[in-house]
Amino acid sequence: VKNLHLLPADQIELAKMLSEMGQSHLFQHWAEPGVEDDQKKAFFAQVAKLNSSYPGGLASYIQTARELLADSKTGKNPYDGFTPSVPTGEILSFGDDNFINFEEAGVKEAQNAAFVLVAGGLGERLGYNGIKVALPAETTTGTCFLQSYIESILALQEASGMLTRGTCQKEIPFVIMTSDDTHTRTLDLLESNSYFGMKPAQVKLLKQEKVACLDDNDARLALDPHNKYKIQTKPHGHGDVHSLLYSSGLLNLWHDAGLRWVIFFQDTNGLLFKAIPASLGVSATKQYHVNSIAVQRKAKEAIGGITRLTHSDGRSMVINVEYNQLDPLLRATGHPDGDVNCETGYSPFPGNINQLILELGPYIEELTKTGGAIKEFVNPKYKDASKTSFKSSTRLECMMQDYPKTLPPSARVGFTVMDTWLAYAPVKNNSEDAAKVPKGNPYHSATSGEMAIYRANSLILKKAGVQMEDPVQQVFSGQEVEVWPRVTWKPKWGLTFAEIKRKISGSCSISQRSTMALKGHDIFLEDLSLDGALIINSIDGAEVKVGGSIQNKGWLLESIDYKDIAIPEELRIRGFQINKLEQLEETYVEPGKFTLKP
Ligand code: UPG
Repeated sequence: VKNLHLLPADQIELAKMLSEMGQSHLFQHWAEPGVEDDQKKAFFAQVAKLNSSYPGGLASYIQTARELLADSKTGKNPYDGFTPSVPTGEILSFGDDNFINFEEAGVKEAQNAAFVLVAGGLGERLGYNGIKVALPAETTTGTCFLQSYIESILALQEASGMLTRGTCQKEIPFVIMTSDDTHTRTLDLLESNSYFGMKPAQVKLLKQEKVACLDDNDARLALDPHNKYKIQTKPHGHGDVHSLLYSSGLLNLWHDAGLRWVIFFQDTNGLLFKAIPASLGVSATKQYHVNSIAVQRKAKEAIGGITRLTHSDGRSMVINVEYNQLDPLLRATGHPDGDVNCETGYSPFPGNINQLILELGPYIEELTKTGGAIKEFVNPKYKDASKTSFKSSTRLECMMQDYPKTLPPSARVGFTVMDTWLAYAPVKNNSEDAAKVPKGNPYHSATSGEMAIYRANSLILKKAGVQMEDPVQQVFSGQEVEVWPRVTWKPKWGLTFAEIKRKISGSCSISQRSTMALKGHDIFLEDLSLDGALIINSIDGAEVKVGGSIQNKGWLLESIDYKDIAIPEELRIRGFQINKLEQLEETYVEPGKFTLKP
């Protein structure tokens, strides 16, 4: 750096570090001292931030990058020496006694949990312009993902408090990891909706920072093409959540408050909370330090496979192998067909839906050693086979599910397999890409995500004894989906299967063209025959019995063109909208006992 001595002391340190790490090119084009000083200051402010937000600092980032880039250049396989095999875990079947027992254990434990939502991603594959958590999970009620998550946590909090100590409730902490791409919009969404009923102090936002981009195999940091005093940055991945939680100090606060579990989840899975109580029950019962929620996985489906990896030196671990790596790993280890379905019609490797339950004590112990650093990887796009230069700058990345990679062999790492229809329906793909998904594999689109909610709720009611008419097949935006009755309920209405069964009695039936939205806690269905639309709103303390034959024109699903920009984007990406022709809607705002029987 020219005239180094003219810089303030902290900047001298950073400049020295950079030049020692082979980064002098960052300063080569700088103007003379006295010229563009503000930009130089801004440059060092950015460097200081990049340095402090990475465990071990920038020097460590550059060092790791060199190692990973060298491995990538020589084509070193990160799984070298490891043989994959199918691990054993807890396999649950919705609604049986085992499941019900785990659900009860899970609800009891829920008050000792903290929830962490990773929502720093923009969802490029979906091509939606807003933040994903603001998308309606379903359009019958228009409830967005974030609202449904918050209401689920509050419902768990209440149920857990009731089960264990009467009415007194412990507040379940809720953390959202955001990024520069999502932070402001997430905060706005919360603030303009009064935090969806949660106390603002119960919610903490932690913003992840991007990491420096790399121009070449020597890990020379890339300058922003539009600003020579700025280092180009890109997202580092959802693995950042661990270092952020660690440095926030929250983990120790939670530990001191007697919490035992941290539950991680992702931005757009409308079914997730149906799987949480039972999986938490599994964690508590089996004393798992790490419990990944998994579902049956179709071969080549874009979800990671939970795999046991055994090294020739004896090491062994149960870990997610990402979807783009499972096939090559299998081929390289004596499975010439790679990632294929077995006789069950599914891949033998359970699919990682990336909802992790970690036991807090061992988690803190591990992070105290690692500082929250997660094993990283690099994925450069080379210009040619010589692998000497990149098409565009690259950066290190990390994934939250790689957390177990540094754990000692004594750690209890398990997983819980749930029925896919119950637990997993993310919204990741745009209509065009979804329509191209191989037949039989899930679309993971806004269309399939919404339909999956109706399907799961219908199947749950069916299991609870309601006669549900069979679904019909319909095609929206080139995707063939099963359309079940559009049944939705507030999380507090039916948090567990036992709770749902308690609210249904007699002989109930719901026709395929029906819609039912239960927006209240104490709504009981008794000898109800529904053929149309029924909406019930009720406050806590209003006990409503619904029965008899309800029939009206109902709410119809109409196809829409996903390319029609006159329609709001959040609807358009579904390929259908709801035409609300006629409904029976009742609202109960006073406590008491009521009967609705037309
Ligand atoms: N995310 C962040 N920060 C980032 C990148 C992503 O918070 O820098 C969030 C994102 O908002 C989302 C989650 O992380 O909530 C996952 O991102 P997404 O792009 O949906 O992940 P995928 O690449 O589809 O894969 C993840 C796991 C994979 C798993 C799959 C299940 O890596 O193992 O099977 O999710 O949905």
